[in-house]
Order: sequence, then structure tokens, then C-alpha cells
Amino acid sequence: MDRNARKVIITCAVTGSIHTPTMSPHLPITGQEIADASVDAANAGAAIIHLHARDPDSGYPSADPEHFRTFMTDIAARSDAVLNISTGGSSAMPLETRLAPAREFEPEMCSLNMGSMNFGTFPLAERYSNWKHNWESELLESTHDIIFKNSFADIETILAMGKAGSARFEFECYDLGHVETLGYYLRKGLVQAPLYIQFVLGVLGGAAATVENLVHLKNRADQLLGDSYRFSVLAAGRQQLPIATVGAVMGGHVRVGLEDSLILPNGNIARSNAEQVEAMRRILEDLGLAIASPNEARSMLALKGQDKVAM
Ligand code: KMH
Ligand code: ZN
Repeated sequence: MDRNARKVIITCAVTGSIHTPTMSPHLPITGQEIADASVDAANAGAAIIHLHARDPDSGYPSADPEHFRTFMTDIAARSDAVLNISTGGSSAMPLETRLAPAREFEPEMCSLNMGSMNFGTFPLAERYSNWKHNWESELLESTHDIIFKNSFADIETILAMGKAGSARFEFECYDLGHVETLGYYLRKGLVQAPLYIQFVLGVLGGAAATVENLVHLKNRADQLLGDSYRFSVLAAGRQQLPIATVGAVMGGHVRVGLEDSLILPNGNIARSNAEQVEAMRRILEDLGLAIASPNEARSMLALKGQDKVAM
């Protein structure tokens, strides 16, 4: 390995709120499963673990801090990965519910969705039948008429929460306006470099997962944010690894995980989060890139450190 190879941060989003238990038997649901999946992903090369919780009995997406507690301390005891708590939760949750776990654990990082939008997962419902739980198809179909609300006031509430707990952000930008909004907050002095943008492509209601969209988003971020930012790329669904690879070649970092895609590039179902991390790592290393360790990610993103998380 070239010792001067650029270091790429792999984030693994292990469970999320898009997919449901019927869609994959490999989706981690219980606290133990989420902890094991996170530690395995970290051992495979993920420096950052992006976390949601689920009700352990039903698999329903949860933002209950007590559900988070069942895996947070366990992961921290077994790995030095950066733990990044979602503040997006699911689009069906009110803001204060979404923020409860980040308020409780004051993590090193949390997500911040940069605008209100349609977030359509309802087409997924057509692909499955024989649901394990009644809520699954209902939750997916409800996204036909729900707005994923992230108003300016909501964003400022999350920025203030992050400031109080010294958490830094994964700024999730699904479209051009979200980058413009981040530029506004940089000009206002409400966010500080190094900003970490997650370009999120392929969500129905946001920009599609194409190379042209990614290039356009990055060009605008360059104009607005200059050298104040670093970026990572995630694509939902089948384009997850190909578009993340394009992002890495463009100088960025990458996010994989069952939160956003249940499959591998060959279309086979992924048997674990770690399998996606391993596949991503192989591609990056074949391209002459290196994998950032958790401490290298901390230094690149100016994080406060694992010892300052409230656990
Ligand atoms: N699953 C991503 C498309 C969040 O957790 O804040 C959206 C996401 C949102 O990661
Ligand atoms: Zn998420």
C-alpha cells in the first residue's frame, strides 16, 4: 500500500428507517444485532457508524433513547468507531422525538437533513408481499403523503443542540437547495469548517443517483463553501457502491450500509453491513486509495473524541 495514498472515510449506516424486516433477513433489528453489525462493520473498515434504532420486538423505526442505549455503550466498548446518531429518524416522527437520542448521548456526530422534502419509499411496497408485520406496508405507503420536515427553524434547533453538546454534523444534502442552505448558514457564522456534507442521491423526491447530479452538487458546494468543507457520497439502492466510488474518485468519502441499500452491486442480497464495507474497501484499495481509521476521521472532521460522549 502506498503510504501517501489519500485516506477515505467509510461510513456505514447499519439499519436506518427505510427498509423493513420483510425486505431482508439480514437487517439488524435488536440492540444486540445492531451492536454486532456495527462492530463487524467497524472491523471491516468503517470509521463512522451512522445509527438509528428499532423497536426490538416489531422492528418499527424508533428514536427512543432507551432503544439506543441497548447498543451505544456496547459498540463503544468493543470499537473505537465514531458513533453518529441520526436526527432524521423517520419522516413520520416529530422533530423533538427525532432529537431525543442525540440530546441524551451527545455523540461526536449526528446527521442534519438540510431541507424539507418528499421522501418517497412507497414504491418499495409494490415489490413485497407476505409482510411479517402490519406496519411495514402502511409505513411505506404513508410516505406518499408525508413531508420530511426540516424547516429553517428545525435546522437551527439541531444546530443549537449540536453546539450545546459539541457534536459535529453529517450535513445531508439531497438536492441543490440543501447546498445553498448550508452556504447561507456558513455566511451567517452558524456552522464552522470543516463542514462534512453527505451528498444523498437516489431518494425519490431528491436528486437521482447520477454522475451528472453529483458533479453539479459538488461544483456548487465548491463555489459556496470553498475549502471549508469535505464531502461524502451515498446513493440509495442499487447505485450505492458505483456512485460512492465516483465520489471517492472525485476526492470524497463514502457511505454504505443496509440503511440505504440491501444489495451488492451484482444484485445479490447483502448478507451483512460488513459485506458492503468489505466490497467498498476492496474497490477503494484497488483504486490506490487507503481507508481512514476512526482517529484519522476524527482529525479530518475535527471531532471532540469518544471520551466526551455522554454515555
Ligand atoms: N437514509 C438516508 C437516505 C438521517 O438519518 O438523518 C437518510 C438519512 C437521514 O440517513
Ligand atoms: Zn440515517
